[in-house]
Amino acid sequence: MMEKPTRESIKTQETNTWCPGCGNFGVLRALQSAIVDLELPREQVILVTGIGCHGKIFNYVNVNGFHGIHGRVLPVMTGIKLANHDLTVIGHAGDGDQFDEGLGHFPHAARRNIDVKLFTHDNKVYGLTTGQTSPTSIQGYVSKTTPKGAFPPRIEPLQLALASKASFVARGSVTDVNHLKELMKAAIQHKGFAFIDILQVCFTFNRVQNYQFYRDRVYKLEERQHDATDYYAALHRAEEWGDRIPIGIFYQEDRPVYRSSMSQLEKTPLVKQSFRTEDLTELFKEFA
Ligand SMILES: Cc1ncc(C[n+]2csc(CCOP(=O)(O)OP(=O)(O)O)c2C)c(N)n1
Ligand code: SF4
Ligand SMILES: [Mg+2]
Repeated sequence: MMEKPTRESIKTQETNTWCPGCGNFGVLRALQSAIVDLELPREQVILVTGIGCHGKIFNYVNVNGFHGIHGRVLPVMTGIKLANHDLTVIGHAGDGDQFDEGLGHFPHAARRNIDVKLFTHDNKVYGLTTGQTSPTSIQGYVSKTTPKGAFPPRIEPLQLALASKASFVARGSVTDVNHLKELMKAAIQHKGFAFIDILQVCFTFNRVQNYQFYRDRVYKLEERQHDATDYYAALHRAEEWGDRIPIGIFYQEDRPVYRSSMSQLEKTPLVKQSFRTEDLTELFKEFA
């Protein structure tokens, strides 16, 4: 009999090594509360993380998981979900992790509608390696790797997700942890690929996108009559970055998940199916 998680059982005893004031604390609180609110049995939740400060969240949530390698959150999540689609598979990636090293995996997981939940800690720097410019850093951003300012325009994760036909696209902010928790709950309950780009403050290295920066700019889409079923309205909102920055669900669509295209996965998860061994000698002779 699987037990409901509680505020206590969802925590681990690991010593937290994030810098004091790091936005990752808010992401952690939102995730733990979302799992508790949804009463997801801890055994059924698989947490996959990349490499970076974000990846340490793996140590602080008492569920099953896989702390992977840099940029490979999505392939690991895809494999787990296809092997056992009864599990809730949640991935936490960094902006560098997902949109530099792991970029190529993103559009394919999204367009295939793999039923996994991807939450990026978008602090707009490489945090763990001490603050270098990342693909989501604002143009002109000064760091050790771009002392004269980042030359190219940044990647906007929401635009990328929408262009890749992700079926759930949202943005949250660590300046509103309760709102972020509700977004996570909606993403987890969504059937299909769900993506939340989280505005996560790197308190130590990002001196530009700090708490005040977001507090001054962030507004909620749900308070502006945004229609999350309207793809072009979502694209339009995803363009908005400046004095005002929208958070909330930009787009949500009900679409068959990838697994439904595989007849062998229709009823039972792969791990629960019996497998037979066959003598392939005759088959191999055809290629001799
Ligand atoms: C293939 C590979 N390249 C580079 C590194 C070194 N590395 C470790 S963490 C990191 C930066 C992580 O930045 P981000 O993904 O934004 O995560 P954050 O620390 O900001 O949470 C890098 C470049 C690595 N571990 N593996
Ligand atoms: S370096 Fe930045 S992202 Fe990493 S723990 Fe410190 S404040 Fe957080
Ligand atoms: Mg980062």
